[in-house]
Amino acid sequence: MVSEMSADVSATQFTYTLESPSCLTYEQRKFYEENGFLLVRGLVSPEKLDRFKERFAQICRKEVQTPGMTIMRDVAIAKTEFVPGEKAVTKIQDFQNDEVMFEYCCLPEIVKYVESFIGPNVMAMHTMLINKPPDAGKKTSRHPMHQDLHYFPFRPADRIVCAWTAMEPVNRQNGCLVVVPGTHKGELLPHEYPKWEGGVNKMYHGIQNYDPSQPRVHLSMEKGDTVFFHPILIHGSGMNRTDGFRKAISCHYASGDCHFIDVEDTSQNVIADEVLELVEKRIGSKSGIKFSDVWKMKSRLVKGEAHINEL
Ligand SMILES: O=C(O)CCC(=O)C(=O)O
Repeated sequence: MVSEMSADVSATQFTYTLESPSCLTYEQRKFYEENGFLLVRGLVSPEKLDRFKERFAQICRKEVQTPGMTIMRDVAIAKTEFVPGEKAVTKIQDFQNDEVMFEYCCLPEIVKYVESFIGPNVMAMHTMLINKPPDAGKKTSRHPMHQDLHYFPFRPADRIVCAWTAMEPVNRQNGCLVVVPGTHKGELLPHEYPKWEGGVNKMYHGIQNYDPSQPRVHLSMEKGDTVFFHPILIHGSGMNRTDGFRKAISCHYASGDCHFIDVEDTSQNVIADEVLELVEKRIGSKSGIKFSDVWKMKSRLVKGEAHINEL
């Protein structure tokens, strides 16, 4: 009787992690379930990260061109005079078609953790290398508190996870990640551009009426440390008060068994409209492309099977 009861309890205890496949210890599982994030120290070797850093520099110098990739500039830097190479680039996004950068998404040391959250069918949905610049005095290097699910037209949320790896020491000085533990158990909240005096970077939406009194945790990390976090976890990052560029590389993974949703009548339609406007501008016509089509183009299978793109 006792053993039956404890089996019942453990079966219902876990929502955000899977029994199998799993590389998580019981403590790690419990921690993620309760907090919505898990920090794994020293997961990626410095040599691998240096390879991605070098590739990033080549991309910024325009020595390689990758189809589908977006190169973003900080709103403060973009308005100043010419700034060469990687110093002008705040982020590259959608590097799934770059064979060197995509190696990050496939690193077995990362994928084995990812499978513990989303299962064996692993899709890379959203890739970024964030090059947070020294703040130009307008606090634009901050990233407002947000939930990543705001950007994603696929579900279920519990089968999506982000891996974010520090490419050098990140701390409060250069603008580490800040998380609000436990908020992954909540709902997706409406987002909008924060009304910051110095301006806000493109697509950096923040939670409307965000309550800053919620207890937050600053994640100081060393090079190679990796944090996995749930897409409803409220997080952001602080201002970079140093002279250096704070680099991190990340991939949002989703299960190949996720499905697309229509965001038209939801709080996500603001970001869908903004993304589609940008895409229409790029391809120069009213193409009739849907928000989910954009995400289909960004995604790439890492392991297992992908049913998410089936119509
Ligand atoms: O790396 C950062 O500063 C924050 C990144 C982030 O939260 C995001 O892009 O969603």
